[in-house]
Amino acid sequence: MFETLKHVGDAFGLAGEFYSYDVITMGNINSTFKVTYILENKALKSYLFQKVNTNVFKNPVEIMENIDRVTSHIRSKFPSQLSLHFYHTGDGKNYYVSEKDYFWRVSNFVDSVAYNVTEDLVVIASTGEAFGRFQMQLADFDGSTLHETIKDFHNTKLRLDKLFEDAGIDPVNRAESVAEELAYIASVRDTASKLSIMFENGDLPVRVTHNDTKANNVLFDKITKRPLLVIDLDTVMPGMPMYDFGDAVRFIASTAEEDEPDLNKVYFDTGKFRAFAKGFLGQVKDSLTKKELDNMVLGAFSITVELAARFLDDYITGDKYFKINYPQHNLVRARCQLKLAKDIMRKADELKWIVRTTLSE
Ligand code: GN1
Ligand code: MG
Repeated sequence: MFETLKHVGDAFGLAGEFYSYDVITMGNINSTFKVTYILENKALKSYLFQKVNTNVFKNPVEIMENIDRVTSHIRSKFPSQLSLHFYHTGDGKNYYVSEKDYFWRVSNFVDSVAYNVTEDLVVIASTGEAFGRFQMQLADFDGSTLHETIKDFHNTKLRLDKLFEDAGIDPVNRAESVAEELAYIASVRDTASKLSIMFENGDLPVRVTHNDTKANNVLFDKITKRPLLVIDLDTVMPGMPMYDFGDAVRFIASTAEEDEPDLNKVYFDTGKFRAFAKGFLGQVKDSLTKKELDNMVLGAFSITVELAARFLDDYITGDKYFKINYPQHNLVRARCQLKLAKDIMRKADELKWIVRTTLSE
C-alpha cells in the first residue's frame, strides 16, 4: 500500500516527503487512509486519501462534480464554515485514475473526532444540529443540477422488490437460512415502502438530502465537542428529509454498534432519539411541510427496514456490495437492523409524541 499511496500523492503533487499512513476503518464502501508528509521545515502535514469503490459508484467523476457544486454553494453562503477541500492533479482534475483504473481523491485532513456509538446526549443533539443545518443550507439548492450518483438509492419499494427477487433466485443457497428475516420483511413491506411510493408519485416535496447520515459522517472538534463539518457527500442527491432523519436515528439512537451480534444488546433508545430530534428538527422545522414533519418516525422505520433488506440481499447474493470482515457479517448487520426496526415500531407512538412536543418547544 505504501508504494500505491506514494504514487497517488505524487500525482497530486503534494509537497514534502511521504512520512506515514494509517488505514481508516470507518465506512463500508470506500477505502480511506490518513497520509502524512514531512515538510522541508520538518513540520508534519496530513491528508485524507480515498479510493472510491467504483463497483458501487459507477461514475465517480459525476460524484466529484456533485461534491464541487454542493460545497461551493455552502461555501458561498457561509464562507467562514470549515469545508472539505479536494486537491487537484497536474492536469487540473480533482481526482486521479491510476493505471489499475482505481479512482483516487485527496482532501485536507481535519483533525477531529467522529462517533460510532456514544452515550453523550450533547454530542447526539449536536449531530442532529449538524445534519439539520446541512439540510437547511441546501434548501435553496437546485437539486436538478445534481447527478443521481446511485439510481433509486433510497427507493425502499424497489430495494424490497429486489430482495425478494434475489431470494427467489437464491444464487448462493442462503435464502432458506434467512426465511424468518424474509418473512418479517414481507410482513412490513407495504408500511416500509409507503413513503418511497409517495415520493415517486410526486406526493412529497423533492429536497436535496445527504442520504448517508450516520453519526460518523459528522466531524467534531476534539476539545470543544462542537460539530465541525458534515462529510461523505457521495450520495448527496434529491431525496426525503425523513430518510436523512431516519438514517441518522437508526444509527445514533441504537444502544449498540451497527453490527452487534448479541441482539439482547440492541434497542432503540428514546432518550437518544429525543436528543437527536431536538437538534435536527430545530434546524429544519420552518422549511419542511407538516406532512414531512408528521412522517419522521415512519422515515426512521422505513430506512431501517430498507438497510436490513440491503444487508440481507447482499448476504443472499454472496457479499458483493458491502465490505465484510467475516462470512456472516452482512447477516449479523441485517438482524441488528431488523431488531431496531421492530423496536421503532413498538415505540412508534412515543416517538411521534416526542417529535410533536419537540416541534412545539
Ligand atoms: C454505507 O460506507 P458508508 O459506511 O458511508 C452505505 C450506506 C449505508 C451504510 C451502512 C453508498 O455507507 O447507504 O447506510 O454503509 N453507502 C452506500 O453502514 O451504499
Ligand atoms: Mg457513505
